[in-house]
Amino acid sequence: MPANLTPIYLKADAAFRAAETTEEKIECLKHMITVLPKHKGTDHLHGDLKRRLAKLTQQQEQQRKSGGGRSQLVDIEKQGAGQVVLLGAPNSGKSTLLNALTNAHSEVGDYPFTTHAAVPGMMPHEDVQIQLIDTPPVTADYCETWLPGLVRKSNLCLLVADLASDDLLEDIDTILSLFTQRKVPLVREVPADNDDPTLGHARTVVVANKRDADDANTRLEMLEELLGQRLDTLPLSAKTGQGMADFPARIYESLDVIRLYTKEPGEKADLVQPYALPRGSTVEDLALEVHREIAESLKHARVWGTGVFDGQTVGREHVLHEKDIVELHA
Ligand SMILES: Nc1nc2c(ncn2[C@@H]2O[C@H](COP(=O)(O)OP(=O)(O)OP(=O)(O)O)[C@@H](O)[C@H]2O)c(=O)[nH]1
Ligand SMILES: [Mg+2]
Repeated sequence: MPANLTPIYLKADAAFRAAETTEEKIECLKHMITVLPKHKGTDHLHGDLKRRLAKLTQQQEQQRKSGGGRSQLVDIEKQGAGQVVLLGAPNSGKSTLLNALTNAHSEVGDYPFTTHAAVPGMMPHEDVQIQLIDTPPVTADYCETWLPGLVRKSNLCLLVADLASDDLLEDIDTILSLFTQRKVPLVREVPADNDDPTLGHARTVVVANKRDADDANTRLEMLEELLGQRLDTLPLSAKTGQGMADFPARIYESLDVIRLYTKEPGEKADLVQPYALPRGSTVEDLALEVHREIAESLKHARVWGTGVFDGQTVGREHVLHEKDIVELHA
C-alpha cells in the first residue's frame, strides 16, 4: 500500500474492512475511490479498488435476481458538519429531543415503541448544520438489525438516558453490552490503535434527559457513578429546555471537526457555507471535498487564519485550523 495515504483515506479503508453487507461494502468502496489521492503511486490501488467495486456490484445484482440477500441496511446520506444518531431505551425522549432541536418531526408518545424508523433532521449551530437521526428504541430483546450499522457509520452517538425511570441504569447497561456484542462498542474516544478491523467503535456522549422529573438528581448521580470515566454525561430536559441552550455547541465540539471557508482569487470568502472536515485535515483533504479535479491539479493554496500570516502560500500537506479561509490554486 502506498505510504502517503491521507487520514481520510485510511478511515474509509477501515470502514470498508468493518462493513458487513454487500451494500455497505459498495458504499465504502465508492467513498474510498473518491478520497484516494490521485498520483502515480496510487494508480495500482485505484485500479484494484475499481475491480473490487465491479465484483461486488455484480454480486449484488446476482443476489437481487435470485431474490435473496434482501438489504436490511438503512443508509441515510450524511449532511452538514456531521451525522449524530440518537439511541436509547423506549420512552427516554429521543423523538422529543429531535423535535426540539431540528426542523423535523418525529412522533412522540407517552408509551414505549413509538418510533419505528430512522428520522433525520438538521440542527443549526452558528453557521453550520448538524444532522440528528432519531431511531427506534433498544431493549434487551429488541434492536433493529440495521441500527448498529447506522451508529457505526455515524460521526457521533448520543445515548439517551431517562432520568424519570427507575430502570435507567439497567437500560443503559443493556444497550452498552448489546452494542459491544454487535461489534460497535460505544466509547468516549475511538482508540487510535485498534487493530481489530471487525470492531467499529462509536464515539458516544450520554444525554441524561428528563432532568425536570422527580428524583432526577439522585438518578443522575447514580448514572454518573455507573459510567465513571467511561462516558461523559450531558444532563438536560428536552421538555422544559433546561440545559439545552449550549447543546448544539457541545455536540459540535464532540464531533471534533473544523469548519473551513473557501474563496476564489480576488473575491471575498464564502462565509455562508463552510466545509466541515475532521480535525487534522489538510489543504488536499479540503480540495477533495470541494472537487476531485481540483484536488488532482492542486498546485498550492493561500490561507488566512491560524498559524499563518494573512494570505500565506502553503502546500497540499498543510494542516488547516478551525475557521481558516482557504484559496485553492489548481
Ligand atoms: N418530564 C419529561 N418528559 C419528557 C421529556 N422528554 C420527553 N418526555 C416525555 O417522555 C415520553 C416519551 O417521549 P418520546 O420522545 O416519544 O420518547 P422516545 O425515546 O422517542 O420513545 P420511543 O420512540 O418509544 O423509543 C413523552 O411523553 C414525552 O413527552 C423531558 O425532558 N421531561
Ligand atoms: Mg421515539
